[in-house]
Amino acid sequence: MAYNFSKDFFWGAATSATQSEGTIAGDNKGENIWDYASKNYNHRFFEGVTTEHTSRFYQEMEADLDRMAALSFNSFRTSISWSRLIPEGTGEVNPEAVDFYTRMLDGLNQRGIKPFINLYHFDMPMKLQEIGGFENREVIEAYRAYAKICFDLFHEKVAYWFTFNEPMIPAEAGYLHDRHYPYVVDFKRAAQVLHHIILAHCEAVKVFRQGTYQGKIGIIMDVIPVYPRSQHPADLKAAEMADLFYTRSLNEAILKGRYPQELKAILTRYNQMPRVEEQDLALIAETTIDLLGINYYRPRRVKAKESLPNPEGVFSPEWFYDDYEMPGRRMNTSRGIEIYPHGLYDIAKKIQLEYGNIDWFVSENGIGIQGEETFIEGGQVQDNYRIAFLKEHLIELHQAMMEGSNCLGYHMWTFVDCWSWQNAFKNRYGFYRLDLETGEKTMKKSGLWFKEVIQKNGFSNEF
Ligand code: BGP
Repeated sequence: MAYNFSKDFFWGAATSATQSEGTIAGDNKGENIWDYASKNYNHRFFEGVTTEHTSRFYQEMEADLDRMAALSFNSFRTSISWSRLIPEGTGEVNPEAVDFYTRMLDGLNQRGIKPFINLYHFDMPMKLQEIGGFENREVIEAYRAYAKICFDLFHEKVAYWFTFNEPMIPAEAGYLHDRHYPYVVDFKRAAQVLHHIILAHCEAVKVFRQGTYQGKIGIIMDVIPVYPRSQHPADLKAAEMADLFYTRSLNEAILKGRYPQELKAILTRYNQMPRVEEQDLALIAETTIDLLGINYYRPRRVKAKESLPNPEGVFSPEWFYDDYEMPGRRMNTSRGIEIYPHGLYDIAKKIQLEYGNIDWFVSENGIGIQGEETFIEGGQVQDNYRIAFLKEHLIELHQAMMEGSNCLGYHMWTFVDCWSWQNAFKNRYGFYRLDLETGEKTMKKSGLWFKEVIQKNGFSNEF
């Protein structure tokens, strides 16, 4: 069977500034929370690798753009580092950063690779974190000003802008689940951060629409489709709650212009409502996006709780469901997550049926593998598992598109193996392998496969 995609389908990969750029002396980059945390909480990062030493995109940008061209990408997403562009978060703009991003955008455009530019990928400037980061309402204004500076500087070179990558994560991982700096564990504060991030998104969209900028603006979200263990009402209720907290809370605000009513009722009942001002809801209601990016890695399987939560413990969505380990589930053991390609089809259908069939694309999908060097043969990583993973997901996507889903593209995570939040270089995701000792970047077998897919605009199951 052949799987063909439209002529102008976006093919490429995604990365982020903090995960790929690295730093060099004299680049005048300001510190962000990852620079700070990977130094000051170094034990929390795999093998203690800090953000200085990522995949050196800052130094090797031109060569990396050639590597993208060698894969035939027609699009590529990265982010602008707020603390590189504006070292203190507000105020002075760093001319070295303007020069770097100008060269990067020109280099992409010259190679026929459309830049997809994201403004925020988890990387709060440290100076703004010191006044509370997104927990502090003033930081919304700082972000709005930063977004406007980016639009003013680069609007002629960028057709696709994104306000945030996975807005739920800085709130959930930074303020509830102890994974990201500032390592706060407090639901109400997490909810406040999320609400402020949503407002910051709305402010950036507003300033974009007020300008005379070309192009489209959207947001990138991680959607984890929820599946109940069974059709028992208690399992169904558990699934409903997981979906309400982790998906609908955000998706409905962004895509339907309002928070789900049920959420307010629950948060009020448990005294967890963040501060929401009258005008906030009006702003959320009037904000619309042009393009939605969806990051898909795994499903969330849940069941009814087996024991009551500690009533004096920290309130959390996990008070209403337990994770469910389905017998026979296929695991990516390096990352500890289930592989479930059909989830991508389910997401596509949801966007089609419940969210007005908005234009969207797969903005991240990928498989991180530990110890990939053991798959090197003849100097190349023989990552047949990644080719299989790609194929399976593309087949599901193709099916949804045949049924009318407006999916415009597919970006793999990631281009060159890059540094990760917590896991640093433990799990490798790239089309190119990065040798940490020599710095060498070599194309993996999946890179060659993907290049052929792009060139043929599809693939057949046999190949
Ligand atoms: C996404 C993030 C990326 C990237 C990816 C892989 O959620 O947007 O920045 O890191 O996940 O996950 P991880 O690096 O945790 O393995």
